[in-house]
Amino acid sequence: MIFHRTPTAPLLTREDVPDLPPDLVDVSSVFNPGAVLVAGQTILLCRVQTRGRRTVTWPAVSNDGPEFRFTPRPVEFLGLADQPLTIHHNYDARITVCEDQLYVVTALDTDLGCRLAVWIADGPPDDDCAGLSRLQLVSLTGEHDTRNGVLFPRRIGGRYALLERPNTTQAAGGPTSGSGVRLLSSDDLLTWSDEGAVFDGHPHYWDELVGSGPPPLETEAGWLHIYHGVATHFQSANIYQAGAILLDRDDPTQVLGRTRDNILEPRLDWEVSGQVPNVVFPAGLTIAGNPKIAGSSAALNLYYGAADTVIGHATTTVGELLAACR
Ligand code: BMA
Repeated sequence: MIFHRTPTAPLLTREDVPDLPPDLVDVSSVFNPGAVLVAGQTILLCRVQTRGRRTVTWPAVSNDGPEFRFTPRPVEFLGLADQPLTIHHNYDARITVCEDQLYVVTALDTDLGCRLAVWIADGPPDDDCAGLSRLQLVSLTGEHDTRNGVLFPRRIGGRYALLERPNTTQAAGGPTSGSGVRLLSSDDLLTWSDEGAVFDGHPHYWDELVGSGPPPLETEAGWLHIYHGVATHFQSANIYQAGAILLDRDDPTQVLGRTRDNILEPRLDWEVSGQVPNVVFPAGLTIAGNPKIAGSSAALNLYYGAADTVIGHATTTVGELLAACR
């Protein structure tokens, strides 16, 4: 596989999450982390679920690779109270640095379906996580049922750009999902317009349903984008895997290449068994040195949720991924 797990044990498990009485004690799971590298510090925004299946987003930081520590408390989200929606869960944060600001996109499970929320980091400078301890709502991307939103790290043609995956299907008893990723654009991050389809799933193969993973990474060859694909044609369980796609730098609706096979799939015990079996869910990606345009030899760190229970870490290089996008 293109990605190499380092280490082969989970990077973070429920046992690493601190107790914060009264509500956050002996939590059930920690998974699907957004990631960003700021001034040499890797910051994850982890999805933590309590035994009441309530969801919080909790920063974990590292200065030196594998050793992560959780900040004293979960992220504080500001601005949702003004929304005319009943919000049950706020989850799967993806982090983007754009024009020197830290933005986060999360999914909101509401009484009217799923929505995407765009946030800006608004925490104090000394919060040990680059201001991500507090997120201020900027906008919802629309009023349609959608998930897996990621903001591009720069404007394209003068406009902010965001990928999303509208929810158009629902397995029996399962969550809503979808088989097509679309491009949205905005002048001001407040109102978003649909720019069209970007890529679809492949019925019958590994990526029948699809959704964005971490935000795209700019290379000379195009936007390199890791996504998740779901094989739904097995009787026992859906299988969540990772793949990559290459999009045109000026018009990301144009696909230039795509991995034929998955590049990471559930194989280890903690990926095939857990709260939701057979899931690797890529959500965070950092690149050594944080270059504006990623060169082939640059090392990549992928942070992914495994079985909706723990967090895994895997590495590769930009060149290996580009070579696989035939
Ligand atoms: C997707 C999302 C993810 C989750 C995955 C596997 O639909 O809800 O948050 O990790 O399913 O359960």
